[in-house]
Amino acid sequence: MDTKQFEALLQEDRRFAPPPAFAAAANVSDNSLYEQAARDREGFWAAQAERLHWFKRWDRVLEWNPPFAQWFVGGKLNVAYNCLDRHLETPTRTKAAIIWEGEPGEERVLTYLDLHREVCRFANVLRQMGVGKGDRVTIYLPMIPEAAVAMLACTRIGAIHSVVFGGFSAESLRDRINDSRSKVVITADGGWRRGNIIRMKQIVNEAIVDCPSVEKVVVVKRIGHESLVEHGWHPGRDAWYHTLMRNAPLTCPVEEMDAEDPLFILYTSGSTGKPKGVLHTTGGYLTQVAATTKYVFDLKDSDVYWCTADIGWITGHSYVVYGPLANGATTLMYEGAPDYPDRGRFWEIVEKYRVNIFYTAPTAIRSFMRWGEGWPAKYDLSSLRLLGTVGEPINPEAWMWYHKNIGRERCPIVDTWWQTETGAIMCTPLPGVTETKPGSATRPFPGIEMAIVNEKGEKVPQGSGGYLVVTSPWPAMLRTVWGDPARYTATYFAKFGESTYFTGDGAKWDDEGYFWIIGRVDDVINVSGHRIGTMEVESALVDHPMVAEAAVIGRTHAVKGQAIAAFVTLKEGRRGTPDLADELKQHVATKIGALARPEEIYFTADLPKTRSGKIMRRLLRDIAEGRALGDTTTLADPAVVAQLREQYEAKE
Ligand code: 6R9
Repeated sequence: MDTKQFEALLQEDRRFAPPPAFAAAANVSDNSLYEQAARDREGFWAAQAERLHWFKRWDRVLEWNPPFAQWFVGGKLNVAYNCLDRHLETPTRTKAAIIWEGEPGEERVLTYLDLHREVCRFANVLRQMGVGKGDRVTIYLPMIPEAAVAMLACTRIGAIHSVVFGGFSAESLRDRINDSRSKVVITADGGWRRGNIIRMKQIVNEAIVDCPSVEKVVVVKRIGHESLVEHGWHPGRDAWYHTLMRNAPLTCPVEEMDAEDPLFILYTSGSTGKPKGVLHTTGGYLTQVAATTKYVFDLKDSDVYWCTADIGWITGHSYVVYGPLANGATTLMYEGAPDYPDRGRFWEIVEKYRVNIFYTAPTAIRSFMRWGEGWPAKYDLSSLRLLGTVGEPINPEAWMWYHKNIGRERCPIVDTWWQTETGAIMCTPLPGVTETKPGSATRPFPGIEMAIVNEKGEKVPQGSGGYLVVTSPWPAMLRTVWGDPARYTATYFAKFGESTYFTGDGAKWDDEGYFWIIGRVDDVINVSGHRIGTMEVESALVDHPMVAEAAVIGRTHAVKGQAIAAFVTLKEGRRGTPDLADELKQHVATKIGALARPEEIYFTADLPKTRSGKIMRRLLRDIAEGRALGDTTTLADPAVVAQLREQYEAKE
């Protein structure tokens, strides 16, 4: 977001108080949680932890040896037990845990009893394969209930899951399997996407030719076409999920986990190197995820709750699976695209299942805007009572559109800021309490301490901007980068010292102390709410035999938030043609996954560099966005930029 846009943001003076009827019935309707947390932060989190089931209570709430935190030290619990078993002793046992709709239209409902049974069986399957506490399991599945079953089965036996988004390529999958050294991979024959089949088992076959740690591959029959599995089936290694489940015992004791035992690894992009494995642990993660789900979404026992995120992202982990189930809620899962078979699909689902709480990304909202208000207008959305957004900054117009056309001016909107690394929501309105302003994630959740600082780490005054930081440890924070603790410290706790977590985001606060998140200040691009490192795309490009050098930037995009633009220099004697541009785009998609496909490729004889050889991305961004060029005095060769500029203008 450029400065001008930002100035406009801070002049945003529309305000929306919680609707009185909503506030009157809300789980929180006054400042008591904020006050309680301000008086005794650890006591506040301990009270949240009390709502879980512990086999053994903790001895100490927090041990903070910056930058390493331990929460609920000495406590013992199990995540699957908290999400399933404890609800079997209450009327929740017969309630829908998961309502699932497949893209082609199938429906499945699993009650808590059903889900518990499936999870126990699959946990036994994994145990029989030799998977035990601390072992890693990679999950590469479409959005089907078996994805939640697989995650929960891992947690039941203390295995660490690593879910890889189904849109990632064989190579990305391979890197993640090898980094985590997974013993087992769980996949499906295929998945549906806009009526097409994604051949997931085949991608797994390609990935694991170089994965020495993998002993077994479990395959869910999602599509059922023979052709999807006729090649590359290894009888000693591969087995059908349904065959394994048939003989698996129905009961499975839970592993008593230490609060600080690892729960899962989730890979995410950073500014340098390969994606890093963000490690989350058990007690603190579940405590914050459960508490935020209850308070931020004002979750009630009778609600049908729908978070549209894929399970391959942190939002899917925390707010499709663990948060809702820990609260005994009904969570809806939809397999496919929002525009299949038509652009009314989401609203059809809301109407059909009487969805009460709906949580999605700004990029989706901007697509809905583009498709027109006629689509949601065709459906009965009166069941909705609360809306949420996550993943990127929401522009005020998109917020207003959401409020008017989806919320029908009745529903509070919670704009929730958080990250893979934070594990759970950090900055958000409480819908029964907080007056919202379109485009602002408002205030830190109770018990969370955040600030905006300048380059020296000093708090900036209200009304100005800087780096977004978290100033004290929080329960769901990442504990380390898998296999690379030095990278943990260097990435998050070096810029402002070992006690201050650096988010990688820039933000401003207004004179009422509301936070306005601007976006990444590092080399991470946020495309449709998905993080992609510039380095990853650059590595994929230079991997192509004709490419000499590449620089990649994120430029503003009306629907995706940001789009990837690549500046490429070719090897001697090669010419940049439209066909080659297409080939390079496809090359990146094949190497990383379709989400990383560049929107534009600019061929250039040279890249703008400083005299010390650093690529000046800021200038590239100016060029791609057609802006007046910033300071060029540090350039080694100013002529490079002039040439690029001409090329860009010729294209327009
Ligand atoms: C949960 C998730 C994290 C990055 C984060 C920031 C951006 C997320 C936001 C937001 C503005 C919000 N982001 N929520 N920016 N307002 N409400 O998205 O995790 O995939 O790790 O991305 O997304 O830039 O740093 P993750």
